[in-house]
Amino acid sequence: MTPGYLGLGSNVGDRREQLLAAVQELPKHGVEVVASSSVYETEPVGLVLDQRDFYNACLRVDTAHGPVELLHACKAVERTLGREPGGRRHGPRPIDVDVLLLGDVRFESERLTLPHPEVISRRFVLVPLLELDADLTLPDGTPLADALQRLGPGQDVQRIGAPLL
Ligand code: PH2
Ligand code: MG
Ligand code: MG
Repeated sequence: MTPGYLGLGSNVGDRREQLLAAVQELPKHGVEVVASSSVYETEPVGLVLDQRDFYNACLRVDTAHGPVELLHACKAVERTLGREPGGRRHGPRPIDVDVLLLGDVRFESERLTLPHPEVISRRFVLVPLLELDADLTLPDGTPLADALQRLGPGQDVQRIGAPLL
């Protein structure tokens, strides 16, 4: 089993309930949830800034899946929770389940890049990942704590709730 890290996000409907529902669905798709970060309320980042704040959390998972199967599991959970395919890039969503890291795997396809290319630039990912493991590194050895140190100002992230497990 390879330890992996997933990022959860929601900014439509009951945000915490949807993060919890994703945690409950993942094991039905071969993904064991081992640990959860706290829940954070976060300022929107990326192409759409004028939308509701997100709730974000990260999970440590154990799975026998490779990268593509793990992506399929995450997409299946999103569909089960009512995410419509083809929504606006970076736009509002009831649930987002992203594969951030899968052990030391590096992977590149049209649909998936590992490590997730935005791990090192998004505070809403770095803060919960470092809560799960303060010594976490990328496959090339870059400490995520260094990436967080290098972030400029902005991207407000506030701890708002208990872990999802
Ligand atoms: N997800 C995005 C785009 N922007 N901003 C925050 N704060 N949290 C997110 O989960 C998020 C985002 C696209 O997946
Ligand atoms: Mg995302
Ligand atoms: Mg996504």
